[in-house]
Amino acid sequence: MYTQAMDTLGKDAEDRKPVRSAEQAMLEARFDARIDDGAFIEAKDWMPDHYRKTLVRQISQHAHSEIVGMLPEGNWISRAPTLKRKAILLAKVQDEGGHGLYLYAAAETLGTSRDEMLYALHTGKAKYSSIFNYPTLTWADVGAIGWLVDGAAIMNQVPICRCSYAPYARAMVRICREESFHQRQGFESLLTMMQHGTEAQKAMVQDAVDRWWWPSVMMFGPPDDQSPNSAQSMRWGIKRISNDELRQKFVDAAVEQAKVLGVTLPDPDLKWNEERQHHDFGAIDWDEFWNVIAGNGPCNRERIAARVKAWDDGAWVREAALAHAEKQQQRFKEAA
Ligand code: BYC
Repeated sequence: MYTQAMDTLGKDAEDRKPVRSAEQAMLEARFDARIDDGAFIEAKDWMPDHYRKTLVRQISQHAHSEIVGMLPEGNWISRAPTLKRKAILLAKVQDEGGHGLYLYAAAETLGTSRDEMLYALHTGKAKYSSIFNYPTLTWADVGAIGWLVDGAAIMNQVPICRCSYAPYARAMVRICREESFHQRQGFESLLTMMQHGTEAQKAMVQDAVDRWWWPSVMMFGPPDDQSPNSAQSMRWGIKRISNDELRQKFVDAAVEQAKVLGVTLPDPDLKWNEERQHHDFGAIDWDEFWNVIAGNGPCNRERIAARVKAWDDGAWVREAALAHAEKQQQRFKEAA
């Protein structure tokens, strides 16, 4: 059901004139040489179809993750404990919506419309990050998302600022600046509870960390030897650092931060390995991961239903904007 749409280019791709094979080989060789030189590819440049499709797949999945990611935290806006926390959370959730817009715009430069991408999301053809299929049960979950989920996201996203496709790389520069703030606000919110909170609040933080830790570790995707897209994406400079390497960097950073917070991470096998100069960690439950991305996580159905409802409820806004644009165009024509 959740097979990722590699065909979201749809009609456009069919309409594109096939290139003769000798010419194609030359174009591909030139493209590969540019990638090897570390050049950035712009929307107007020639690119292999598979490169284009891979980017549409990844960028649209990323965009969907941002707007679906607004839902778990949005759940707490009306119940934030203070005006200050409410203002911060409102701004954060709004930022995620903005990230979605930058990313949909970047994907549109590859010839796929936003409507097509959203259709793929609403019909379950497109994936979005596994992490947003878990529920936010307490206020501490909001802080844990900021600390762990945004923390994992930054680890993954900073290398994408050097992605070979320039419109994606440019979008990521802005996104990463905002994500760094998100991570800090989550950490600070948890630190406040751990340092000044009641015993019940401290226990609430630990419970949130216990529930969000493993899903955050899974966010980086399957192990490198089971990641079907990694080799080609690394070759093309779409991905710069592998899933497992990024996961390791995240674990190493989080262990130190957990010490400052005064929480434990729910992994008895987590320990420093002097030889590797990294932390070893326990086995990841990959069955849970594949089950969640197959559509069977705790909140998958609820998340998609909320997005479809938002789309339906917003129909009048889209219609009004189109009618306004048509009216303006008509007036412009008459004046000319
Ligand atoms: N969840 O071959 P692989 C945020 C899929 S939002 C679901 O390694 P790839 C935030 C993968 O798509 C941040 N699916 O794939 C927002 C592939 O399936 P398809 C979101 C996953 O693409 C609001 C299959 O598994 N960040 O920060 O080379 C509030 C095999 O994987 C996941 C991004 O989207 C997953 N976790 O690498 C707070 C970053 N992992 O498509 C915060 C951009 C893997 O072949 N994306 N799959 O059917 C990427 O960097 C890469 O796409 C991934 C996966 C590392 C995620």
